[in-house]
Amino acid sequence: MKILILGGDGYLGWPTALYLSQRGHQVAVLDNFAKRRWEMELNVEPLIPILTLHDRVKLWRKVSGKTLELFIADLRNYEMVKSVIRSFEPEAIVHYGEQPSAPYSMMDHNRAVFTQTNNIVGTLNLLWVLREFAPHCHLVKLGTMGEYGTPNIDIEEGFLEIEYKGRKDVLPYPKQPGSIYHLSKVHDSHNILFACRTWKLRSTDLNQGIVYGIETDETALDARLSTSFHYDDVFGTALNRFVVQAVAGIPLTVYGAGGQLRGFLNVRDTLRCVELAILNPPAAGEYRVFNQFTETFSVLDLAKLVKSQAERLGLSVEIHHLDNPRVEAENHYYHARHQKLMDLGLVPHRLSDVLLDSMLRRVMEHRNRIKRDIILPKVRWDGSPVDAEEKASARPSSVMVND
Ligand code: USQ
Repeated sequence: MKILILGGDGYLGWPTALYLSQRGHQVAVLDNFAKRRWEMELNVEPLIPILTLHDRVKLWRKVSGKTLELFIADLRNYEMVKSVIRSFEPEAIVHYGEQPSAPYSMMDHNRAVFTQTNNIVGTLNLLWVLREFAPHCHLVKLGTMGEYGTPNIDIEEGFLEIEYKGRKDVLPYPKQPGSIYHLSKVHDSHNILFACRTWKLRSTDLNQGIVYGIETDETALDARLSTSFHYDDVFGTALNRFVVQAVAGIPLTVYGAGGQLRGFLNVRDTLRCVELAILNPPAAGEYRVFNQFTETFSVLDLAKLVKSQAERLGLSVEIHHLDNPRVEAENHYYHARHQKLMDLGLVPHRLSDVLLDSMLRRVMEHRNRIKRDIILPKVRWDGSPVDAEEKASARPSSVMVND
C-alpha cells in the first residue's frame, strides 16, 4: 500500500516509516524539521544522536534495500500539502505531524497560539486536500487519551451512549483535556468527524496513551537508525524520563502525589496499532476512534518499578515528590476501555522487568550525553514563576516561533 507518514523525522514517525517499509509498503515521509528547531530553541537534544533525515533515508536504503520517498513540507501551507498528496497519491496517511508536547504549549502565549495554529490548521489543510484530491485515502490521525481528561466515569472509545429525558443517542464522548496541546487534539477530532460526516472522508482517530521505549526491530538493525528519544522536561514523557533520571543518579521527578493514572504503551505497539488500523480501514464517511494503550499505571507506581529494576543493576535511585507544575487531579478514578485494537489482533508488549532492564542498559550506553540541567520541570500550568535553582537554567523568555 502507498502510505505517507507526516512527521516522519520524529520519535514515532521515523520508526513507523521503517516498520511499514520493512513490511513491503511503499512509504513516503514528510517533515518540516520543526522538532529540530524547537530543540535548538530550548537547548535540548535527543539522548542518542540522530542523523539528518536525508542521511537516515539513505542509510535505511543501504541497510534494508528499501526506498523511502522524502518530502520536506509544512502542513500549514495548503499548496505544499496539495502538491505532496497529488504527486504521491497515498492510500493511507499516518498523521504524527503536530507539536506533541503539553509543557511546550503551556510555556507562554506565543507557544500556546503556535501549538493550536500549527496543529489545527495543518490538519484542516490536510482534510481539505483529501476532500478535493484524495477522498478515498484513509487518514490515520494520532490523537491522545488526554482528550478525555480524567472523568469520574468509565472512558469509552470515542463515543458514549446516553439517555437524556427519556431519549437515547450515541454522542462523542465529552472532552476535558488538561493542556492547550491536548485541546488542539480535541479540536482536530471535531474537524475530522465533521469532514467524515460531511465529505464522506474516512478516518481512524488513535487516542494514544503515553509511549515509552527506545528501540524497535528496525531501528536495532543499525545504531544510526535510532529514533529521537527525549528525556527533558518539555519533550520527554514520564517513563522515558524516569529511566534516564535513574541512570543519571537524579531523583525521579514524580509530580505531586503521583496518583495520576494514565494509559501507557510500548513504542513497538504504536507501530503495530497503526498497521492494524491501516490494514482494516473504515468505510467511506466513517470516523472511528481507537483508544491506543495497553496498560494503566499511576505515575508513582511507574517510578517504583524503575527504581526497583535500576537497583538490580546496581544503581542507587531516590524518588522525589515535586510540587506539581501542572493543574491536574493527583488521585482520581480512571477506567478507560481499549478493546478495539485488541479485537483487531494486537498482542501487547507489556512493561516487564526485562523490558525495563533493556531500556536502562541502552540509556547507560549513552549516560555521558545526559544533560542534567534539562530534567527539572520549568513550565508551570498556572504561570507562577519557577524557583531560583530552576531559574538559573531558565530558557529565553521570548521566542518568535510564528514564522
Ligand atoms: N509526570 C511526572 N513526572 C515527570 C513527567 C510527567 O509526574 O517527570 C506526570 C505528569 O504530571 C502527568 C503524567 O506524568 O500526570 C504524564 O505526563 P507526560 O509528560 O508523560 O505525558 P503528557 O504530557 O500527558 O503527554 C504525553 C505526550 C503527548 C501524548 C500524551 C498521551 O507528550 O504527545 O498525547 O502523552 S496522554 O497522556 O495519554 O494524553
